Amino acid sequence: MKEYILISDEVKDAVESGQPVVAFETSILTHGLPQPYNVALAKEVQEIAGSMGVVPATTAVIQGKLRVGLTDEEIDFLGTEPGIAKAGYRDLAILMTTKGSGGTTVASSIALAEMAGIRVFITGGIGGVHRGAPTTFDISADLFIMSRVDVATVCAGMKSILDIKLSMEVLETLGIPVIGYGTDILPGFHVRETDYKGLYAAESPEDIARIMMSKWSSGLKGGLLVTVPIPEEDETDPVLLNDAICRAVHEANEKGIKGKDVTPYILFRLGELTGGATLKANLSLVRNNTRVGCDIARSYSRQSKIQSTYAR
Ligand code: PSU
Ligand code: MN
Repeated sequence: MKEYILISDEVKDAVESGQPVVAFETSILTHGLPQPYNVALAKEVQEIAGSMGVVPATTAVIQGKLRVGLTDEEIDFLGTEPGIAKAGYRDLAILMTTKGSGGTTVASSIALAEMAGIRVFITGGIGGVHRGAPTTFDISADLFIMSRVDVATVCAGMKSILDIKLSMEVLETLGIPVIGYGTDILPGFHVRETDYKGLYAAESPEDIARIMMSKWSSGLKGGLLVTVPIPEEDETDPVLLNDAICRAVHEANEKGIKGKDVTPYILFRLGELTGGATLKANLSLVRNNTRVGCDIARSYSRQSKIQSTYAR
């Protein structure tokens, strides 16, 4: 495996000694946010993790190598160089072979996290079932890969550009537990609430770490999804947002945008149509998810240590 994947020494040491580690994606850096916000945020979340005593493990593909743990120079490269791919799970093997570089989506980031032994992954929002999927079949690989790897994904819920109800159905089919952080209402990424109710509401990071421990210690497979509402002061006005989404989705259809280009296009148009409100929301929720994800990683690390002491 060594010739294909390069895990930084800092990450490797932390995983081996059971210290808290969190993985981050880079498709938000290469395709999700405009410059210079993208590079600044990618560095900032690593600093937040560091300040909380958690080792950040940002994932990517660089010149054909799967990477876990990047330098600042590598983040600059991914965030500014034109022509970097959006590296979904299906693209990994091809990029490795052609020596290409790409920003990893949720699906490929959690796959790399699992290969490196990391249990907590932090992102903004996950992909899901797109509006219109009953005819387009556009369902993000994020959902399927989440069901296969033993990694908890921390996000701000489902992007409202998706079909929330259908996404929740697919998550159920795939056996992925969906947990609300302090709420039983599914958060809606740019907004605190969707109209989907009835999630298990976790009280604390400890609570979530216990669920992770129960799941994996018992031998159950696959990930879980932790959804954290965006801080109130930064949520997008729901009416403004809904109008913008309808327009952006309609435009994407009209222009014949397909496949992996759909999500970046819609996110970019939303920023324009809301006068930057969704951009502000996006930055805020990623920072917030980082703090919560790091708390979960710390708690999971503590609980794993206690468990391994008893097991001896
Ligand atoms: N949500 C965001 N910004 C993003 C993404 C999601 O707010 O950039 C990215 C994630 O990397 C996610 C990907 O994995 O979009 C989903 O793309 P698709 O729908 O093509 O699977
Ligand atoms: Mn898609």
